Amino acid sequence: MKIKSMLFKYMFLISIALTQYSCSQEEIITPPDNQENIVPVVKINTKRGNTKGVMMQAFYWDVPMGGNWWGTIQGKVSSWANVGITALWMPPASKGESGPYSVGYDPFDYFDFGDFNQKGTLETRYGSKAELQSCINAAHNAGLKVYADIVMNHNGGGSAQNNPNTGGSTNTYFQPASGIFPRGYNDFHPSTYANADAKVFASYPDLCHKNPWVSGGLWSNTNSVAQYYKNVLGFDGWRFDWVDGFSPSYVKNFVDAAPGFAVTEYWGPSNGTSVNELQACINSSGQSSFDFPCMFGMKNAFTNNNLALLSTTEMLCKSNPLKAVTFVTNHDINDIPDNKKLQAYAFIMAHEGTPCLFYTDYETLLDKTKMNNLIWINKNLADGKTTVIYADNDEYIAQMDGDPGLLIYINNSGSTQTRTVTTKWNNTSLHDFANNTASNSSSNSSGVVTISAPANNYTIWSSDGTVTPPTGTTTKTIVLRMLKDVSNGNSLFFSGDNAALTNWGNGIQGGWNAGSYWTVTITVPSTTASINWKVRKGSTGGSGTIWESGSNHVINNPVDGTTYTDTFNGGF
Ligand SMILES: [Ca+2]
Ligand SMILES: [Ca+2]
Ligand SMILES: [Ca+2]
Repeated sequence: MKIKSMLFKYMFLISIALTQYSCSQEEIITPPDNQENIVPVVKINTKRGNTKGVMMQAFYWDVPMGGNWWGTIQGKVSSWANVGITALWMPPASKGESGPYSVGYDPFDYFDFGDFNQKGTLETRYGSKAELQSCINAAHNAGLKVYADIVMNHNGGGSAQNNPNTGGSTNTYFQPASGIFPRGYNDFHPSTYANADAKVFASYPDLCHKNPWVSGGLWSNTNSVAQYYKNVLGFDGWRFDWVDGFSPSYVKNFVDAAPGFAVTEYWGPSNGTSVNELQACINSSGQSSFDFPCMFGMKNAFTNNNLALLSTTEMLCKSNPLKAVTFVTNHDINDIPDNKKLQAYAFIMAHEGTPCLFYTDYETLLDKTKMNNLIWINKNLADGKTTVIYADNDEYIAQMDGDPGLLIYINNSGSTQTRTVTTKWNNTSLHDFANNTASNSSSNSSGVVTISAPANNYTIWSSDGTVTPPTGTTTKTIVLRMLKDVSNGNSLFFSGDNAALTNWGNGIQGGWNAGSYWTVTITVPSTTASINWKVRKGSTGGSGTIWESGSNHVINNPVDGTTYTDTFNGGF
């Protein structure tokens, strides 16, 4: 987290609280130009060493309150897996000091996932423990890994107590309702184990990891955060919040105790601009880091119209690609202008590193067809080491030399740009797999080819014929619709026998239309032969609690793009 933005956001939340609340040349190749065409692609070539899939940051700062977010994510996991997303970074899942408002970065009870009534709420902002568990299970069933966000620099929400270490009163008395990992003054700095560590986050009590009670509660005990989140809840890996606040060696200890992919948020003294500082953190933690230098490099390149900076800026994805998690936007930083974000995503998806998509960019802001195309390109073309071929103020051309590799051309000007460049492909027809130019370009016997990119756009070229083309359909999207008045303050929730309908869980809150028609749009695998569903009534912003009576509504062989209306059976 970033201090300024975090403080501002907490203040904002508090103010809200106070005022209210690949094959032959003939068979070839188009990457998906819409979501329906996407299938898992079987690559002819398997030599791929430098990417680890595509992550999704499955939240943003102010996701809707009310305990529905786990259900919202669960409704999307199968469609995300189908387009090639491989892992989810979930928000901090336990109860925070600010209760129903908490985004989770003020942890009070590490073992209350919305199943203990404290801090003014039962459910967390994201939902209940059962909903979290259902979401994780659905993600696993879809083939996704799920990473937990671990905040272990500080805590929030302790009661006042006399603190012999300070001679005064400190808010360091933590008696969590879960009963697990209670804490007191000596668990925080200054402690008899250590006076201080690297940094304190604002005025939050700062955990002393040298105290064995703290390291035990966080990772080394059998009922520690690390063990419970991995072995009971089923998290597969970790995102560590604000590692600037303590020794990154504690991240190593945590991951050694509960192994899995891990990435650290580490800014370093130069505030995210020094690759050397991030590398020092990686040397200590042994884990990946978010590539802040890459993000800031893209920001400077696009906002200053100086794409040469993409070539000259040091980035973790260039110096240590296997430990770089690249990103464009996250819940703290939104510095790259919206109209440059697709070019920025093209950059990270066509370079080394593990790209992390931001929920809002993918789901609402950007052209999802283009984003899905870039995910396809990352999975099927991006491989090898990048060499920059040409860069100036408004153009950037680079080649990845792997298998099959690619040639990316970013154009930041207001007109089409064309360049003749030397590539690794001799006498080859090159195709723009980004679908931003229609015609192929052929290289000569020396690899020389003339390529272009449209105004404020990008093209991503590779040899026609190297990749099995995607065929067929993998998902279908349908609408369920029902007429039912459920009275003010209540909503109709749709539940059913697939992940998009919460697997007979509390259901997905429908959208209301005039005349009391409720609808929900769901995406299911194309192989789905039937859908059984019912509705539940529940309070708006909450979850479905009362079941509709009678037999299930059944849709056999659901057809993509169809709205299915059924009649309420009764029951509430
Ligand atoms: Ca809920
Ligand atoms: Ca600290
Ligand atoms: Ca130029």
